[in-house]
Amino acid sequence: MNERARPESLGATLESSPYFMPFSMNRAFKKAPRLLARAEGMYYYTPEGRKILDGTSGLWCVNAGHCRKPIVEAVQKAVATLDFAPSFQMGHPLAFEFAERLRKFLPQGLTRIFFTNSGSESVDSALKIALAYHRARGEGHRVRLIGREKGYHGVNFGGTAVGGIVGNRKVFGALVAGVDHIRHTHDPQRNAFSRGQPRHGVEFADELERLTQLHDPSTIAALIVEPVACSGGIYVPPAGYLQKLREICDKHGILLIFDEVITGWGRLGKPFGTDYFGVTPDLITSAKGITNGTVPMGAVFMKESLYQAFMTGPELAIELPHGYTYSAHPLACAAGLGTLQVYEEEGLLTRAAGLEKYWEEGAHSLRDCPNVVDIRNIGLIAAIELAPRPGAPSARGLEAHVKAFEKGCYMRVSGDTIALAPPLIVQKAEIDQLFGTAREVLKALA
Ligand code: PXG
Ligand code: PLP
Repeated sequence: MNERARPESLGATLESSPYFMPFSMNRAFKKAPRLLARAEGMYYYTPEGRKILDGTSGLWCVNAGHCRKPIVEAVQKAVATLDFAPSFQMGHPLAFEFAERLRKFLPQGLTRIFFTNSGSESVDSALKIALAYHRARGEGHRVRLIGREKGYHGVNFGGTAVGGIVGNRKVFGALVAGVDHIRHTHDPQRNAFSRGQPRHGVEFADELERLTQLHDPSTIAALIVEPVACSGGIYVPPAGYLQKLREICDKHGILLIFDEVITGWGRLGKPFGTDYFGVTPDLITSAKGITNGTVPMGAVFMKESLYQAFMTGPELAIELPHGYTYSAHPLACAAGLGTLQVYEEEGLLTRAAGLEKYWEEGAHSLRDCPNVVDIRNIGLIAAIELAPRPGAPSARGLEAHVKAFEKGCYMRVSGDTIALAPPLIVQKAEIDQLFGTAREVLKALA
């Protein structure tokens, strides 16, 4: 057989592929691959030409839908003009132009932007900025970083350490010293089948107060949380909870970081979760939707006071000894500019607000399906949690994912929870198709 197989025949040759796939069951996948060859708008197409409705925006990143012309053209133009430019002690116009445009979309009070290439890099950058900020102000004793159980903050060392998904942490040694966690907010006894924000659980924020008593507040640099915890299972914050975290942080001089890698860019019906919940953090980590997933990019947004704290030493000194070869990559900046144009022209960053109720009804209509133990929703996000098969956690979830793909829908599954978050251009008929397919799949699952 021709070793350089054409995409259509790839399926037959994958078992011996050198590709070590990320976060995947490599052996099972290569025996029975699910391949995507092309995409447009709300749909993927398999190499055989089968049309697949994208129920999770790729990996929560393609908020404006696939292969959007202004983005594609901006990247095409950029790659033929300036393939790469160094960003250390050098610059290029697109980086400054993108930062300027971006600033107009940011929540009030967040004014400065540090570019990275992913959510994971944004998280580790934000944690380092928090530590360096305290040191620059003469509070170098603030060295502890606090995360939350069930949190996901990417896969680099800092993010893994403050993260709270056991399976992502346990095989990677001692991670980073000085990290602690507050408890998660999942409380199915009181909150199962809540619509939007659950009523119970504001008191879970008091855990932060408890940790300040254990460690002394003067040792704590920052708290990082996702406004809605997504990868860990989709846990919507209880009413009042984020406000309370903000109050405790303020009381003790602790920086609050919102990891908005998923909740940013219109997912909740406002530009950011910060806008949706009306709680302003000191730093925001972003990625994914910042370029509509087209070119890898991330960013840290911060308050003016943080930036200014770094701009105090001698002018001929590097204020922050941190950055990536590809920070502010020209292709990413071009993709970002194209993305902002589409978001703005089509009103996508607030479009989910008008669909939220319809989406919620669709999601909760699955309540009577077999094995459904909880349904959670907010903005254009829904979680359908299934009871695990005895002795085989995740098996039912995986089967749902495979069956949905066979029926023409891509649905992301984490453990036994189906996670739905379609591109923000979704139409009501497509919402019906998504939940209709989910119903068929759940009925067919033992
Ligand atoms: N923070 C949060 C809140 C995230 O959701 C990251 C950081 C890391 O971003 P990068 O770009 O390094 O992957 C994420 C990423 C899923 C899923 O299906 C979620 C993510 C990535 C892949 C799959 O839950 N979130
Ligand atoms: N490792 C080595 C040996 C390097 O020279 C560099 C960058 O110059 C890195 C890692 C970091 O790579 P990046 O800047 O793409 O994160």
